[in-house]
Amino acid sequence: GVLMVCPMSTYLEQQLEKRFTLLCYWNFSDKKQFINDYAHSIRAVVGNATAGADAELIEALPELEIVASFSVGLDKIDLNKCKEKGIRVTNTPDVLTDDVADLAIGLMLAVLRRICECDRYVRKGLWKAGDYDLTSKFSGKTVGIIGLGRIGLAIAKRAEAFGCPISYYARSEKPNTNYKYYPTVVELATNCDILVVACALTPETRYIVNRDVIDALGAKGILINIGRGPHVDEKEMVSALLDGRLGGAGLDVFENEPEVPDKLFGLENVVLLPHVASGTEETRKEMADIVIGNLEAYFQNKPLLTPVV
Ligand code: 8YV
Repeated sequence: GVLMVCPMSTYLEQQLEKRFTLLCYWNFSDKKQFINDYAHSIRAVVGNATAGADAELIEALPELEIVASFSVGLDKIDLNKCKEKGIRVTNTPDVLTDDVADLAIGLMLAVLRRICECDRYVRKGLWKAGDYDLTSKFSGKTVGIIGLGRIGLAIAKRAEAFGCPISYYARSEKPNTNYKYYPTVVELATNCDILVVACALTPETRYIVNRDVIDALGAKGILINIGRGPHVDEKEMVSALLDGRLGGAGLDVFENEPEVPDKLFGLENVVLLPHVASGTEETRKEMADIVIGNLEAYFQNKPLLTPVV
């Protein structure tokens, strides 16, 4: 049986039901009873960025053999526990890179040019009373990227097309790039106009954007988060935005999704999205096909498409 831990894609659910015994997903009111009833028949778990396979679930499923994540991020899976138990793990890289990078650029433009505010301005009929205020230029602004992996690189290439100088922070300098490297996030934030979180969430990168980084980015700086909410100390970010110590933010992810700090709702220099970076018809179908492909390969003893563990 395959356990889908939460509703994530109708197409994926349909494809799973065609090929496997889909035991169901998180809407069972009594999780413990559900696990007791089905524990010995669950050989695979399908998770995503919201819910995956933590140590508790892995321990409760003695027959678990593979975790196939409908996501590129793996922070909801206890990878060490999977390695310890010989449980395979797959994710859905590459197919979502363009969408996520596109949305990062979209957030930069939306925040700096106040696109969402201007739309509301017109819809409320306020234009009749006068023009909207001047906004800030995007082209040519320095973009600092935390994490120069596939998504970080795709963002860099897009921003370069807007004439933006690119700088980055990574654990080590990347040899084959001419982007400016900074060995600390504070130095990166000090020397860029727009700071983008594009690294994986790990214990080391939790709160990688803390008070010091926010202060370094400053009252004219813009923070873009298309990674994970816990990359940013959200309380510090909200406080800095309310105090005017941070110039603006474009956020697709939050510490406690779907909860979003409502103090942000009235700020014109903040754009808020419901974790939609990979959320296009085309990409989510490709992601689902990779999940299915990995599960089919595993149970047919063929090589996995996108193995992580
Ligand atoms: C999705 C994501 O939001 O790939 C990831 O890590 O965060 C997104 O692609 C999510 O996993 C789909 O439910």
